[in-house]
Amino acid sequence: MDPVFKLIEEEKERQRKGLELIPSENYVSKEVLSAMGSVLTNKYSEGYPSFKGLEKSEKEISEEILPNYRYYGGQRNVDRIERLAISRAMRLFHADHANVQPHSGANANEAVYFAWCEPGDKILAMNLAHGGHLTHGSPVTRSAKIYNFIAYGVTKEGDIDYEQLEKLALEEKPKIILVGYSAFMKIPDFDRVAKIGEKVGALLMADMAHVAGLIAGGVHPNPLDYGFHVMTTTTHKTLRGPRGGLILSKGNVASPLRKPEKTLENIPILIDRAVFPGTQGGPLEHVIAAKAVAFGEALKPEFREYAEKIVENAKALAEGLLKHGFILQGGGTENHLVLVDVKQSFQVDGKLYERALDLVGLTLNANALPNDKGAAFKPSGVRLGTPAITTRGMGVVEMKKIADWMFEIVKMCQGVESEKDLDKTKVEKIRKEVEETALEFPLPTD
Ligand code: DSN
Repeated sequence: MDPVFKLIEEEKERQRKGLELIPSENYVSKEVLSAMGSVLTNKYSEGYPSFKGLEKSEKEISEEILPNYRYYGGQRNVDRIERLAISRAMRLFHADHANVQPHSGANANEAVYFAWCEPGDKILAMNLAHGGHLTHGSPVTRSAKIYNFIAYGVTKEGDIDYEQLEKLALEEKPKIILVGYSAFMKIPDFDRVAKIGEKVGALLMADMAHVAGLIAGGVHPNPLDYGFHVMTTTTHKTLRGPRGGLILSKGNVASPLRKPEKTLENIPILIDRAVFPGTQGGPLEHVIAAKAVAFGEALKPEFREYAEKIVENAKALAEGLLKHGFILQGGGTENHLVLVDVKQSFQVDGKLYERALDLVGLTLNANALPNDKGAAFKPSGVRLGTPAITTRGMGVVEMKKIADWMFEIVKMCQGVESEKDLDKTKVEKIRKEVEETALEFPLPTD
């Protein structure tokens, strides 16, 4: 047997026996997994299906064969699958158009910059060190070498520094104002940012990768309902689909073969051309099929309950941690994510704590806090969240258990240099407790 398959089995066991607390991870359904592992991976489909009639019923969309804008033959099934994915994404996020082809969130963001900006143009986005994302202007990225990123940050209270954002927008007149974060636990005031954007004529872009599932489930506002022009997201986080990207937009939808003028109304067409042929080649139609299945799941009423539970669990987890004396960035959470200042709370390094928790099967990631002296290599905090454990069916009782285990481990880490120095008997006792709890809640694919 190819050792790859043995390692996949081992990974299944790791996922079963541990608790996944990384806030950007989740467990897909059997149906999503099966669409992703299908023969659609064999097909080349550069280009796009027709964008006509996407408001029709699912039955009609899945039966209708229309002329397309593809560069290869044999597209009759792929076209209908991609059209179902597009139409479901549009309904889910109240968008005029959806491009389901980005291979990842990073590709989605890069395509939007490429669609709207010229080299050297200014983009106003959150500082990575304050909770932003690498693709929002970190100097190590390709985008940062092409465009001129200007950074806003968060206040002492952990909210967006709206005053700084407005001041920078008025001074710099950016082409894009970008809202959306990977280590942020508050709900952005989209209305306030939209008004700032209108004053300077910027494209309003929201990267909702972390909270897309909460938006789909109706427990987080949707930036497209507040005048934003574009929303990008990954499909694998709270949205619980396959690993991939998605771009939703408002505006005119037309043939991507037409070379459009650069106007806000033409954003959907500009984005289609920026994804293909601008920045990507052949779409991953097996992943697009899995996206379609996941969007179908997210349109069901059960997904609403799931989204509500994610937030309820995150608040319970934050509460449990606060009771044990952990200091939380922003004082708690309004979404799925909690950022803990381990250094300030217990004088323990974030990376050591991440490794110690790994030993007992609690998986999260060390994370820098705003103005962190340790920065990326020796961060003071850890970031955790509830999307994956909520998918397993866990509730507030389990959140309390997790907070208790985290407290036991942080005490053991005090004054210790490496996770190898921890008391092995105590570690093994907690590991068994974590495993017992985890096994009570099977994965959707079990
Ligand atoms: N890597 C993702 C996260 O964990 O937030 C963002 O791309």
